Amino acid sequence: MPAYASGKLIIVSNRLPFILKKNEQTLKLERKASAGGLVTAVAPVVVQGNGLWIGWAGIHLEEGEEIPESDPNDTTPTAGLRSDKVIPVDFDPQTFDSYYNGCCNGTFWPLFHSMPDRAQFSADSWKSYCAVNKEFASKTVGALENLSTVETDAGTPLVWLHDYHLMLAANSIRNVADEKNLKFKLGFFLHIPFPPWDIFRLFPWADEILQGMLGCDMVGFHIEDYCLNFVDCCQRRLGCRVDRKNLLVEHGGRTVRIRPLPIGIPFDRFVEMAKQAPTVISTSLQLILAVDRLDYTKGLVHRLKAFEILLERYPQHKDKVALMQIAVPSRTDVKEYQDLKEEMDQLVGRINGRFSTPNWSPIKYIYGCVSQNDLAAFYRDSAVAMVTPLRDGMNLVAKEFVACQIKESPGVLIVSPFAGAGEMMNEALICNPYELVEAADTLHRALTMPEDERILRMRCLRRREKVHDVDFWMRSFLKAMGTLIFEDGDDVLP
Ligand code: ADQ
Repeated sequence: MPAYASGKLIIVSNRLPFILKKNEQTLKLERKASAGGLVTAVAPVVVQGNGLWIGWAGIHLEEGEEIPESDPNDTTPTAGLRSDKVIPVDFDPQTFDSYYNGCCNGTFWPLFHSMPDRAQFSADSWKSYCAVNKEFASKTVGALENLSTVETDAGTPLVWLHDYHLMLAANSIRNVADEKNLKFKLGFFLHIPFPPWDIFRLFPWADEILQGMLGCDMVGFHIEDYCLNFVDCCQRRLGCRVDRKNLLVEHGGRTVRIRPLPIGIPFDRFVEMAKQAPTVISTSLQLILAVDRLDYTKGLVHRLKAFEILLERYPQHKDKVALMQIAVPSRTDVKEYQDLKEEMDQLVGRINGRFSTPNWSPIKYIYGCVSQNDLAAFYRDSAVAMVTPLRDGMNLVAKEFVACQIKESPGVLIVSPFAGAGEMMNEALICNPYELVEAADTLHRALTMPEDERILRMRCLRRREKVHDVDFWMRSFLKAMGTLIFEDGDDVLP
């Protein structure tokens, strides 16, 4: 596991790596672990390196309430994160709602996924976004000031900002920290796509966003296309001098490095889970698996329609195939997400009503979370994974599926070219989710693919994901920041 110099790594993300809930009986605050890939990757490094984590705790803290220690039985990656290493950022609920639901999810999410018709532009929510970013910046500067009083030769503090919630924070941190003569390095990683200039320019406060991100020493994206979009926007909007070949942007007398750093998954952990997980669904049907947050960017409606066309065009699959769609509830208080839920319910009902027989229904639909072990079993036991978002920064589901394909006769991955994963998982079947007939034909090809071709494709896919796992990503980020890394055994890498 890579580690950063002791006590000098500060992670800043919208949410802390756990959320706080009040125990209804004791009325005491308790931590509830988050299990996402980011937490799994970053938390051990923070814990091992005695670093800090700044973020929102998921609850408004009352006067005098403090972050509790973790439960002694907690085995999640954040268990070792002591409460004095966690800095909660708290807001009044109205400001937070306007920042989070308004600006982050109502504006940046659709715009950055190139769906401008869904984006709302509001001066009020932008004001909240600015205020929240300032508060995050101020907490970060406070943490840097504290670190500067600690005598250590362990290197320069490294601040790592995450995602579209915090695109202004870097600039504020730099302005204040420079005045105070604090030494630090500042990096940013965007987990969603960065859109092309023609889309980005629609945002009325585009200058501020670019200037905000350029406050960093290094800005990371999943793939080179997003890097080039960002460089292009800096040149066209701010008039920066840029070097496209080396991905450099000059701004405010500094040179900012832009880097493609594709995220990976904890590959070995998924393999282990796939080996141990008991069967969840015993069926002789060929399963087509789809796993997503219920989000309009993930292409769920297009997928169901393509599956319907498969049953029309290739009736030989009736009675033999089922589409297993697992959809996690997401942003449920936003109207667009409620509408999507409604549309899915109707579509599943219509297609099942049209094709079901007494002994077979074509679609199995789970609206809810499933445990990691059950997920690993679904991934392992499916014949096809259909990962066809309309737009997606990377998409971890595609990677988790191939990790769990430990069978001698493996399944087939179908992936959209509009996901970061589609850029690099070249041995998958690439399928444009907007072309419904082509998508149905691709499904048919996957369901009937000869075993030797499946083995060859899956072997290549698995080899790449095993090497480029989430630890590799973490290490690549630290290297791109030009920071020292201590590997297991304390070898110092250049
Ligand atoms: P997300 O949009 O959340 O992430 P994704 O990368 O697919 O999308 O990650 C979803 C995660 O949730 C996966 O780890 C998956 O296992 C889990 N999950 C999905 N459905 C589930 C269910 N029903 N029950 C339990 N777990 C479920 C954002 C970007 C992505 C980018 C990641 C990481 O939008 O493009 O890949 O960040 O950078």
